[in-house]
Amino acid sequence: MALKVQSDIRKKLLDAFAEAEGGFLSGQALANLIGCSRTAVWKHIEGLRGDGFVVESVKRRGYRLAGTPSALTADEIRLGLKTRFIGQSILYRETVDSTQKLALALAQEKAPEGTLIVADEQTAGRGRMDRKWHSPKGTGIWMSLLLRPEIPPQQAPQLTLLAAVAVARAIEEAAGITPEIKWPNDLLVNGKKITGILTELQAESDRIHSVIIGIGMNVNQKRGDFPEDLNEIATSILEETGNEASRPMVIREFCAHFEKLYLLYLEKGFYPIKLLWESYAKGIGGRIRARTYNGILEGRALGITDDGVLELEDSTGKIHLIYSADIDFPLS
Ligand code: BT5
Repeated sequence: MALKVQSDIRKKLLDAFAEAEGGFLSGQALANLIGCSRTAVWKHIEGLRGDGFVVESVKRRGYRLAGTPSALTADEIRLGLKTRFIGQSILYRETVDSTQKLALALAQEKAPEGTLIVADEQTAGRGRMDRKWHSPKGTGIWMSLLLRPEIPPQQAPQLTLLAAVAVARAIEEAAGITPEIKWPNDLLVNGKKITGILTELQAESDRIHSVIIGIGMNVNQKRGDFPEDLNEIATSILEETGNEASRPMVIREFCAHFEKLYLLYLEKGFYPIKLLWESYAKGIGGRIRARTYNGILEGRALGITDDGVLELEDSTGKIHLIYSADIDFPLS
């Protein structure tokens, strides 16, 4: 409990500094805002300094946040996060096998909806069908978001598409580039993968217990940082823009966009999300190859249905509904 109060004060302090946008706040103003003594404010500021935050103090003017730690930490992600529940509870680990695994354990311990698990490095990051996800230290965003939507389990794949739109918007906002979405779970820039999404569901036949959305986003990797087999197919924000992006900032952008879209989805259903998704979609209208569990299909991608299922028309004019696949395009 004491720990919880402490972290609440820290959160309020960081929120106040974010609001002040680098300006000074007096010790008394902070004390009033937070509802504690000036000595307590001072103690918490010392705590922030100990964790790498640069807090200037100037007589008669007060405190000013002049720098944040370069490492990715839960506090830095929270700095200025303006959501109601997405990312309001954050678990950060420097290294973890997979954030999906940790998220599942937390889901079983009744962690609240919106809990975000973030790691600086994953030693066993995974993609779909147990493929490996390259998640080196210090450069990317490896995170899992826990949701508990009251929707039928068969609609859960729509959340992958929703998350893809939120990632696209976060990258636009943070880096000024617009990724394209490749159904169902890839985001591409200049044809190379910048983000992959893995949605895992814990459900009974008619009820969802939890959905865990795993997001792997390449942010500050340089070309040579990728292993050889990914060199030609993967990219990062740094590679595409020439500039590093702040990972906490990208995460906050993602949380804000995700929350807006998710609330819209819960209220109005998938249709408005579908329209947004289509504005980023790549490969629709063209010829594609879909590698599914049941074999390979080729034809024209007609689009997605109102449920988020891909429609493919083969050469005989037959329309196939595709629920899960790896897609190749353009085809020669
Ligand atoms: C995905 O699978 O794209 C989903 C990736 C989800 C990763 C996140 S990280 C946080 C959370 N915790 C986890 O353990 N996982 C999630 P899929 O569509 O199956 O694509 C996997 C393929 O992408 C691999 O076989 C590689 O070809 C390629 N790949 C691996 N690492 C990559 C990277 N860092 N960037 C781009 N492509 C990569």
